[in-house]
Amino acid sequence: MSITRADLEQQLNRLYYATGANGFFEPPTLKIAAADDPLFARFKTIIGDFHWTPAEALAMKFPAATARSVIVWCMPKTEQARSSNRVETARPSLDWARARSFGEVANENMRRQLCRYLEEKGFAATPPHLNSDYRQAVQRLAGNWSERHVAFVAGMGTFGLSAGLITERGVAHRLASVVTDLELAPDVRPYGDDPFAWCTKCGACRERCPAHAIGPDFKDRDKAKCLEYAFKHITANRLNDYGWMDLSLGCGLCQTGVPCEHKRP
Ligand code: B12
Ligand code: SF4
Ligand code: SF4
Repeated sequence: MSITRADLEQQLNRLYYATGANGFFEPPTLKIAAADDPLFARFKTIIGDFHWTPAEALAMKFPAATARSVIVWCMPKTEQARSSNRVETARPSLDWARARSFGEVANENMRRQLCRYLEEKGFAATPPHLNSDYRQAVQRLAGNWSERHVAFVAGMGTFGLSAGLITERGVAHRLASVVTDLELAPDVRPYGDDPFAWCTKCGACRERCPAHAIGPDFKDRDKAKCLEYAFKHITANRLNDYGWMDLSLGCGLCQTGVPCEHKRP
């Protein structure tokens, strides 16, 4: 029995409530990429040869399966998380940090449970981000599976000056994806292959960044500065500032109080 896009949307919505993701995010938007989209092979050069193609990612768990589709979803952060972060100038608000630390646990469970659903219906499925090495991704500032690049292929949005993915529902969100052998019609990319089409280069994110990690052009973003700021000025103080919060903390100030926060500018 096959599974339609409508079935997947219904299943994702169920998972959104069942995992508690609804406490941190607005409901998911679903997009589909073809697993053999030529952009995936190009990421071996654009990102690095360590970046997996959908076929490589699926073969790690199902060596005999053929990767056909990549299911991608985007969940904007709640108004509470966004508005509280808007007034911050040096570190994330507690609600933003909760969405990063505990909202992502829900998002991880959504990935796992969607795979379980597909497998029980007879399809191979895997969540590549959960099979990759997060520590290595942070050290190298690029992982084996970049959710933003994958979402770009699926037509979800394009990169901003801050490097956030600007979608129809803005840049303040979290992403996820699952590779499967289920055949689904891919979404069209309204922006073609232009990675920066939807950014106006207004510079508001640059002004918001306390680490001076965002420059006037896309190539000027300094990922190491962003990471260093998180370690030295946020994570180091986390027990004082947040008490019980014990997970990694990036400020995300470049994603709030900006024209692309909750819409495509
Ligand atoms: C490592 C990591 C970090 C590191 C380094 C981030 C980095 N590389 O930019 C640190 C710890 C600093 C970090 C910080 C944050 N992160 Co982070 N992080 C990741 C992680 C695990 C991997 C990122 C990765 O591999 N990127 C790949 C590299 C190559 O990307 P890049 O350098 O930005 O790519 C540029 C070029 O490739 C360029 N490009 C050049 N030529 C071309 C050509 C084409 C065709 C294309 C498509 C692109 C392209 O486009 C990009 C933009 O300049 C992902 C989860 C995941 N598995 O994807 C989350 C992720 C990227 N993080 C996320 C978030 C939300 C954050 C924070 C806001 C923190 C927070 N707590 O909320 C900050 C934001 C920093 C910023 N300015 O974007 C979200 C981003 C969602 C979004 N809104 O865009 C992700 C996707 C997690 C998720 N599940 O949603 N993160
Ligand atoms: S704030 Fe302006 S420059 Fe920065 S990503 Fe959004 S649209 Fe682009
Ligand atoms: S997450 Fe914070 S430090 Fe990193 S680029 Fe955005 S505003 Fe700057």
